[in-house]
Amino acid sequence: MSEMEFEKFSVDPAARQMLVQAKKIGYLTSFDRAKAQEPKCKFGNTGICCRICMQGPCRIIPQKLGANKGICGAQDYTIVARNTVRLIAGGAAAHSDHGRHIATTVLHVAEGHAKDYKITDEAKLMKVAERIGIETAGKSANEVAKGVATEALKDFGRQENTPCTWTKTTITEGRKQKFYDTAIMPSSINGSIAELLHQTHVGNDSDPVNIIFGGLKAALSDYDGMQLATDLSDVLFGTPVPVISEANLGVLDPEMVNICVHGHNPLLSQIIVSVAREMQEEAKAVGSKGIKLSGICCTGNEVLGREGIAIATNFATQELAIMTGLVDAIVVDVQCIMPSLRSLSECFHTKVVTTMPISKIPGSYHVEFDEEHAVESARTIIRLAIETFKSRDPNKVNRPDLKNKVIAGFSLEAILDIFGSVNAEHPVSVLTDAIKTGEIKGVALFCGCNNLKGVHNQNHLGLAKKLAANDVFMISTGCAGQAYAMDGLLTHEAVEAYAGLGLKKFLQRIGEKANLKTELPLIFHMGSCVDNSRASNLLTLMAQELGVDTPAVPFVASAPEPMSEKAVAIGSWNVAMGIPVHIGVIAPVTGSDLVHGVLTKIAKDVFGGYFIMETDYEKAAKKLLAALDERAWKFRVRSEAIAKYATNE
Ligand code: BF8
Ligand code: SF4
Repeated sequence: MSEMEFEKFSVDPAARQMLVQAKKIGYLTSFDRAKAQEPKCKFGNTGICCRICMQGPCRIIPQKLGANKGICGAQDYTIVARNTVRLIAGGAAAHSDHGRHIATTVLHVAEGHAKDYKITDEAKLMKVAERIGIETAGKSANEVAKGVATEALKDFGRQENTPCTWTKTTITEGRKQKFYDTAIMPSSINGSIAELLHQTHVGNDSDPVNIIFGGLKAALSDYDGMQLATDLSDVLFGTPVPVISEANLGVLDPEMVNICVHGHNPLLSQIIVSVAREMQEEAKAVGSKGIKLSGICCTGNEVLGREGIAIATNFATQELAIMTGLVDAIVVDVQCIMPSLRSLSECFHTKVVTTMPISKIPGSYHVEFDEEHAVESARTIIRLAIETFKSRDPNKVNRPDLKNKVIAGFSLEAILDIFGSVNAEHPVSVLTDAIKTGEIKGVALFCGCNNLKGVHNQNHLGLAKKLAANDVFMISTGCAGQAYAMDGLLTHEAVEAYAGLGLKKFLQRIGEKANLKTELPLIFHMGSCVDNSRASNLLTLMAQELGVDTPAVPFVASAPEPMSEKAVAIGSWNVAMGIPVHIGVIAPVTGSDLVHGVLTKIAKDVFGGYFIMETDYEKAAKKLLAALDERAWKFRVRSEAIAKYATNE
């Protein structure tokens, strides 16, 4: 059995090596289970299975009289729209609940509790406070933090019909007006999600367009939760600056106690990083060379950006980390954690440690994370890993010796610092000017997950390489960024290998001026999925610099392998922001031509943004490049007209 036989599962050589091993030994992985789920139910796959009430499931069969509607009379378009927006509600709930957890912690710190945390980035705190209108003069950091956290928590439950603070203070005037005009400006995160669940209850809204607008309002509350999560995480743990690290399963160290942090919330992973530094001697006392931390999924991105912690792998291949036989503990918090980790860990010495009250796995160790005693919680977990190291079975160790260098930590502030070395007054103009001159074509944000409907990491890598060759400046978040990290695309060598002449020149030009300890990578990795906020803030700045609204900016987004409800929420608010959004799977909406048409065409007329559903990355690249070209061309025509007639109207 050779690695090449697994090409249809993953483009990552480390993953393929592990899959060969899995097959030999007979372990079932998500790749086997994905196959076992085929063929997919066509009703579910196209979005026309309704389970909203207990009379269902109702499945729409267009040609069969009586079955062409649900029992209540709901048509295909109502059912597809309801199913779609309920995904957004789930995503918005997850992201914003993460944000609420961070905001509550900042409040507790400000009030003198949660002693294991502190305000790390005072400058960011003050900047956020000023942006949202909180007085800072003469106030201590804790007083300002209390005001900011209180304001953030108001965004969750405001009863008045005034807009959410983090949304209204981070978007263009044009978007603000658009969101008022279309009645999708959220005033409360929790309220928008609850309203959407109400709107889609049996016998309630059956107008698909109205349902989609309700979905977009919840998507904007996802945006709001994400913005405040990023801001307050930076306040608590520091705003990322470029760091050098490494990625892929080869980061797991045979001579060390390996702890993988997995999930999303930095409240625990960040403390584990600092406590592990103090517990190196304890780990050495059991015969190891110390503690090696690595990350999976977005909590990994959080500690990569802030602490330079290595990335072990991304979503689809999380089980493979355990199969190396080297992971002593895998510590999980919330979201994107496969329940299968626990059963797989039974074949190894690995301890799966759950930590959050809303995310438990039967049979795993549960060490409840207590923010009031965060260091103690982290110490207990690390001690468990050290103890477990003693029972590691050398005969079961099988680690691919593959890893790549990574340059990450590109917060918006870090990017502006880099551009600021070329133009200190207007850093973002360095980017927009390069678009104006045609040196680069525009900006592409790569985000989202892995989806086992396709080949692991194939779309991520294929699409990025195509866009690089066509001079697109690229930023990334989430598992997309991890795919690039694993493959070596977050390096300067990748610039040499894949960038077109214009992009190469652009990166060289700013790289030479920037006062960094490292060269610039091909793709600027901005962080976790909640850090799509950073990408959106860049878009807003670009629009302001160009003097246009966001739909006119040569900026596209792609989730080449989207999977989660959160990805649906992110994609939807990006569309509302006016961005062409590619998704590399066909969303379950094709059961209604009307809904499909609204998402892929009509949305453009209303918001400027729209979805592009394309599973083939080569075709997707062409479509994204065409969208960038169209915008850049329109911008040039507009600029020439303004120059000719000397008017800005
Ligand atoms: O929040 S990209 S698989 S890990 S959902 Fe999950 Fe998707 Fe990965 Fe991060 Ni985002
Ligand atoms: Fe069927 Fe209507 Fe109930 Fe949906 S809401 S399951 S279509 S009866």
